[in-house]
Amino acid sequence: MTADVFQQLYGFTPEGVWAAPGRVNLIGEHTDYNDGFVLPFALTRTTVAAASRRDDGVLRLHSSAEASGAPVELRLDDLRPGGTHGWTAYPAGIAWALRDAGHRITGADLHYDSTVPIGAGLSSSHALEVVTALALSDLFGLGLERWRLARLCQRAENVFVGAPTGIMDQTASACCTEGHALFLDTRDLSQRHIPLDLAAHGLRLLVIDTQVKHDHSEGGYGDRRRGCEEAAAALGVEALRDIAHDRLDEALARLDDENSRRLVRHVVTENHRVEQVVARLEAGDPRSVGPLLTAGHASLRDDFRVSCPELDLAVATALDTGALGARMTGGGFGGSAIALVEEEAAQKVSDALTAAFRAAGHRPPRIFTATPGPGAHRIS
Ligand code: GAF
Repeated sequence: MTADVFQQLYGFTPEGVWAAPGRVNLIGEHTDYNDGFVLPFALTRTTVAAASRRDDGVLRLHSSAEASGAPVELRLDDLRPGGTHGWTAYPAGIAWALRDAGHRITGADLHYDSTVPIGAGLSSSHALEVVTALALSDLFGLGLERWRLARLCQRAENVFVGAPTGIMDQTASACCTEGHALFLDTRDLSQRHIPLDLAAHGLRLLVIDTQVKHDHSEGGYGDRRRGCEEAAAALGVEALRDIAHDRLDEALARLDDENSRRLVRHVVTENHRVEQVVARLEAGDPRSVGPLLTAGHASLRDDFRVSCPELDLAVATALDTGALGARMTGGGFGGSAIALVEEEAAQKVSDALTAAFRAAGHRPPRIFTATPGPGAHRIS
């Protein structure tokens, strides 16, 4: 148990234990940094942190995912954006962002365990950020609201770690509720919790981890983000969210390069798909969202161009074997896909995926059924 390992490492009982989940995004991809809509839900896989305060300005960090035995020791006063590398940059970035926002953090000892697959596009890094932010907020009595924690995590990631990501994943980990997807407007972080009980409809959502690793501090993600911002500027709007779906053709006609047109088309149609999926779920008709998921994949593959052969193979194979819909999920360039399947077809789809990956010479995918779990919380 996380608290026991903490005790062995540091020689005393932790003051508390917290958990924050990874997420899967049902739909709404690359819309969050365009002030748009997203619809993620929390996985039941979490990162757990046992933690205690210190008063000497030292941060000690240890993870059971790391082979090396000793905790990493950092001085809070030495933390600088870009100055910490590897996994410790995420928790260190949280401590830095809290202090930079004026909160009094005097040091902490932390130990982490995680069941969120790392580098699988399921927000393992955001679970690490959010669990750290919640633990420090509680330990130092900061009482920060969940949306503030999410904003703070985003700042740590953008400025301290140097990955130009949006706000979806941190908000999902911090704010999701069990049994629901989170319909989030990333412009003002307003939220609606949408009931999502696929099993009650005889359905399953499979997550297919292609095991192709990705890293959003590398070029592709930032290029797309910049391209969207330039297109918004060219169209004279604050963000692409401001282009209404029924004015898309008009906006496209005003852009003179094909790359901008593709980016804009994806973002505007994807926002529309999120709203349609929400409407269908709220109408109690989850089966009918399948084609919208598949259309989202085509848009990410052909217009936004963030898919990869393994993700395309996962989607095509799932659809060929009878999935109601399938798409890549998360930022892309690797990571995971999702497939909405009838309960009785789940095994057949999984077997077909494993066989197709083997035939194509890829590593076997890791496949599991995702159900909406709770957002970040204190365990003890
Ligand atoms: C990654 C990012 F972290 C999110 O902010 C989001 O942009 C996503 O890619 C794409 O929808 O997960």
